[in-house]
Amino acid sequence: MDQPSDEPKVGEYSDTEIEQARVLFARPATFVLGCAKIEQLPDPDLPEIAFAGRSNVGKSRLINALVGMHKLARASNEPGRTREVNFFDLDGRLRLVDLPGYGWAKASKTTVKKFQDLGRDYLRGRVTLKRVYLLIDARHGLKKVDDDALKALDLAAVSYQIILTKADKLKKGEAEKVQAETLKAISKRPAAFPAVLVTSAEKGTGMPELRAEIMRSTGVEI
Ligand SMILES: Nc1nc2c(ncn2[C@@H]2O[C@H](COP(=O)(O)OP(=O)(O)O)[C@@H](O)[C@H]2O)c(=O)[nH]1
Ligand SMILES: [Mg+2]
Repeated sequence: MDQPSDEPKVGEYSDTEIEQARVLFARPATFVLGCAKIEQLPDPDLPEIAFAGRSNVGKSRLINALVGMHKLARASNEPGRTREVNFFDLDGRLRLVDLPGYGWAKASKTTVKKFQDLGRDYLRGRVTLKRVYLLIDARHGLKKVDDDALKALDLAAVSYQIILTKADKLKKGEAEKVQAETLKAISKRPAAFPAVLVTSAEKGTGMPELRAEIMRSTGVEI
């Protein structure tokens, strides 16, 4: 028989956790800086979570939705516009980090390399980095273009979790199918967190759970 346990279950959050996370993310968020070079990173004096994924996957919009601010991280229709590592501060408690997107069609090879190197250097050396959220478009699931990112994260041994974005663009039930397939695909990856979140920044779907997961995994308090 199962013993009753207070251990939190992966991917399940109590009403208290959801409420505390809502309060945490209602705190004021500000843009700190955009770094184009590794030397410009802010001092590693706060826990950080970073958002990675191909350009246009919805990184900036997800950050905006998390903190309930429309224009904090600029979301644009133009792929590859975010070419710096951008830092946002959540009321001196936590930093949210918008990493350069990958898979740009239009940028030059040298530009792409420069910002991928920057992202990789950040991932490898950041002691305060608690987790990377790797965003994947729910309509596409994991694609070949994401392989390098998964490999880089496994190599850097940074804990990462996959977030499916733009779930509002799918029919009912389809996102859950992609969620199950994605979970299966990452099951043998050493640094992958064994839960996949389904979100829509447009509709707010999955945001309370993502806030709760961030709070749980960083240990940040309200
Ligand atoms: N329908 C829908 N569109 C989204 C969602 N999230 C982002 N987008 C759109 O996708 C495009 C790229 O988003 P952005 O946040 O700039 O992507 P980034 O390049 O990864 O930062 C923009 O046109 C967004 O409005 C979502 O949840 N639903
Ligand atoms: Mg962006």
